[in-house]
Amino acid sequence: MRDGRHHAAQGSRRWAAASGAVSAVAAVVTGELLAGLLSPSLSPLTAVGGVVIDGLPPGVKDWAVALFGTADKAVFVAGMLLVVAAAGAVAGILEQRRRYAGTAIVAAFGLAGLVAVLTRAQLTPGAVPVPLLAALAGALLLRYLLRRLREDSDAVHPAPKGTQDPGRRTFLQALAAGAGVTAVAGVVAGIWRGAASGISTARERLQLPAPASKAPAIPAGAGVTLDGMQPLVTPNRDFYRIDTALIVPVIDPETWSLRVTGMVDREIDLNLADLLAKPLIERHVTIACVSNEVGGELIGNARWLGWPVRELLALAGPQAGADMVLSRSSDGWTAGTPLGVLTDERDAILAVGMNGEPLPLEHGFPVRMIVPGLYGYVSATKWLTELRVTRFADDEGYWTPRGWSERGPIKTASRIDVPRTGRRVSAGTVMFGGVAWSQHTGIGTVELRVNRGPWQQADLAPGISPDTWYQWQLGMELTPGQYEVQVRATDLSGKPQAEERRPVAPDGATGFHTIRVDVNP
Ligand SMILES: Nc1nc2c(c(=O)[nH]1)N[C@H]1C(S)=C(S)[C@@H](COP(=O)(O)O)O[C@H]1N2
Ligand SMILES: [Mo]
Repeated sequence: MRDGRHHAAQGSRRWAAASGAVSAVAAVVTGELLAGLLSPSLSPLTAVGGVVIDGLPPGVKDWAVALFGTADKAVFVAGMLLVVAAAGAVAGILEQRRRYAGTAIVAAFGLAGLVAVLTRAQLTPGAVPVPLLAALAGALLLRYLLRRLREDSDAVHPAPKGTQDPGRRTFLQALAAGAGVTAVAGVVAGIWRGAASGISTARERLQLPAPASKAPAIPAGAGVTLDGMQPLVTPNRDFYRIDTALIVPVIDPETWSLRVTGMVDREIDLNLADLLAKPLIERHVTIACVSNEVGGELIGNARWLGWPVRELLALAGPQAGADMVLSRSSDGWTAGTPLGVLTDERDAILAVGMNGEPLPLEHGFPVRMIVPGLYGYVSATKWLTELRVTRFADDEGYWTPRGWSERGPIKTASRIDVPRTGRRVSAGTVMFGGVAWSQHTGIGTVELRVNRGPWQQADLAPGISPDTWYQWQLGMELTPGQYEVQVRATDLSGKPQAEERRPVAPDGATGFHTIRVDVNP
């Protein structure tokens, strides 16, 4: 029965591949669980992911680079798991042909994980054995499953009618058990990661002091009450999130400290208790991402509590010739901020609070920088651990060698939120509303135009401060038909926003936000 044998071999190869895939994913999950115990901020999977992310060539189009939102992260991790499963399938087939051939692949993946872990900024001694133990677990499971499978193939084929095939049955049971335990453990690891291993409770217990200087009261009428407008102050849970971190860095507030190094007269090491004992200020500041497209949502306004960076820098004493502060996060990410911006009169702060709470973990707990007027990629370092006073000539932030400008002042811009583009509205007075921003300068006027007609001035609500966005509204009489509506803002110095359409790279998009409105009879 050559044919039957051929089929049996093919079937068994398929099962070997399945065994390999399950074993490889089981190894990754083992790594995640062990890392949860031994090194919460660094697992083999996230280390390899971090190496890949950092190594992506600057030209990768649409890798809206300074942008790496939450959804992208999930897709990226799923992609990595697929690659691991595919490699595991190959390892399973090879192992079946030649003992140890597949084990060698699993071991190679373990070594790659080890190398990746060793290169990451979050490296701790506890992280080192994890990839090796994970690979060992994967290799043992693979060999166990293949032994079950072999015992099955060695049995007489096909099994006589009406009798059970004990070997294949044990194999299938073992494979199903392996896959099931891996799936459950994977879900557990995912939830555990989400809970960030106890740091959430440390965050909830943290008591923020009252500010020595309270946020100026929000002026009456600053918030425009039109259906569909976004709140003037963005709730924490709705605040956009952008960073390169595959898992939220976990920092114990008890052991956190911020070091000031580089071209300073005195190096400083500041812990959280010391920071919280300083006279803190509270300010509303609107931060924005350089990857925010015209009309985009990568912008948010919050009430931040923190200590002015200039006070800390004054204690350290920057030396002559220094012109940049390279801020670094616990995962090694960096931003280069002009020293002048951190020492002038603006409220650049080491923030510990966001809208009355300790910083949420994904927004930089326990301490981040907030700098009015600069895009996040050159200023808003989350999970902050070091300020290095240096020179632009000697150092560069994370995104600079990846195709983004060394300097990143926020460009004046405006957005129409009401009505949404493409929306049908009724003829008569159509209400338009939205936001405009020019951080640290402030907005002077907002205008709308219909079908490229004359600009009409909108009602500009009072801003909370020049460092925040402003809301605006305008009612326009429109007869039935289809319209193109555009908005433009002019800052308080009289400079209008740029009309020329430019992409987000290298230093922020420009152009007028343009929407289409269908007016019904
Ligand atoms: N540690 C760290 N901080 C970071 C980043 C990052 O990748 N890592 N991204 C920056 C960018 S590009 C932006 S736009 C802001 C976004 O801050 P948010 O996620 O709190 O909105 O964080 C900045 N701080
Ligand atoms: Mo960003």
